[in-house]
Amino acid sequence: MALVLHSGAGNKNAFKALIAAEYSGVKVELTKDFEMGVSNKTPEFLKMNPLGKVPVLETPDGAVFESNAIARYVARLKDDNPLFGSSRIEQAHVEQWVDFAATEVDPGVAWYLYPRLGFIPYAHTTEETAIASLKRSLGALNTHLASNTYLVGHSVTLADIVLTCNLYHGIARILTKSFTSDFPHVERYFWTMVNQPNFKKVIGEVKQAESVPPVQKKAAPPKEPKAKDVKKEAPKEAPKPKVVEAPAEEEAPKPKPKNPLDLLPPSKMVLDDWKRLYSNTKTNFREVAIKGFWDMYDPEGYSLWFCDYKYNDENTVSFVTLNKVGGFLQRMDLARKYAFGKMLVIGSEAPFKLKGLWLFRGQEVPKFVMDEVYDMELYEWTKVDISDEAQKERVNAMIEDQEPFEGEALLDAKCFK
Ligand SMILES: N[C@@H](CCC(=O)N[C@@H](CS)C(=O)NCC(=O)O)C(=O)O
Repeated sequence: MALVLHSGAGNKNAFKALIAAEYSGVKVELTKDFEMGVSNKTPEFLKMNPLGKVPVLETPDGAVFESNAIARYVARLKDDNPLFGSSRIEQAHVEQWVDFAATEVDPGVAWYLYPRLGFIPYAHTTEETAIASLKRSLGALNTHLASNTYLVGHSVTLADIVLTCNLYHGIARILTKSFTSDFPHVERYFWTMVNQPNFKKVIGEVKQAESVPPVQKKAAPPKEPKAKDVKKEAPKEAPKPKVVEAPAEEEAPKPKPKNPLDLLPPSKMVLDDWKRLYSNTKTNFREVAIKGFWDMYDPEGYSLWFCDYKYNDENTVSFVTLNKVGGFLQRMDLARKYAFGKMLVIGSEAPFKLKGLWLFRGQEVPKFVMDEVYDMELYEWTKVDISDEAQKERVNAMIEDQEPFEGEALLDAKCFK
């Protein structure tokens, strides 16, 4: 039977238990018809959590509140759960990063975000302090993630779940690209995590905040309709951020705008035909696939691009470099209808070079890809001049994973199709 989790949908604190449940094969369901400010103020609810806050987990042995404790409880339902790490020191590191997420990241996000949502009064100095503290935390995290794919060990742990949910809260609401771009490893980590199937199933599609919410003139009351009945606990000089759920309108799915690439004049090149030819050609690749490519290539409807990673000297660890490319290709998923790509990881020893070839619908690197896939900025993009035979030959070599490539061995070649 499923355990019942009391919370509204879209609550990052509830996500922690739901994601831990996915990794642990445990059934946890959100309570039906939860209404913030009503369901969590009933006498029955207050018996489970006298604070009247969500999430709360009902178990056969009693209720548990505090989202990190709930996530741990859920994870412990699976024996020897790798989410806790696989040695004593790993267990300690998992706890270390869970506490870091709770005490170094969460309060910074709250103190930056909540005054701007009008939940607590705005003060410029408070905001400056919140930003400085967040930057210090993200800087430290960035250093750790420069040589680690996950926070602890070589797979997802509870620490990744808790930290990602806390980062999500900030990145989706207030930490725009211009804030996070100073921390490229944190960005890579965050997008890799939220694209893991077990995260995606719970959180859904994540979009980074495009702007910092403007300061509200007056602190708005929290969302609960019965707010006047709730005792105000916050002292005047240092109000504690009141953690309330996202306003309903922020959670409503946005209507999907039409992709401008669908409005281009029709092309004689059918991208899927090329992808099929590429996948099905097992022998005589040059004669069949490469020749077929140029036969079907439509230079008016499509363009070819070379990309070159700008920070190759950072690619010092092979599996981190490979994961970087893997994450990039996952994030390109939104362009599948309009693109084909090859990414080469070049070199037999570190630092590895990342170079790629992309075929895009239209004459430009599509704007929606530039806007939505943060990795794009990490590469230099150069349009292929197909009247230049040397460039054409480079295209062929990249499509074919030719080795050596420009005199070097390939560590790996990945295809986006
Ligand atoms: N430290 C708690 C925070 C819980 C919390 O602040 N919950 C908010 C929603 S995210 C809430 O229930 N607010 C209602 C209230 O303050 O009355 C946890 O991690 O579970």
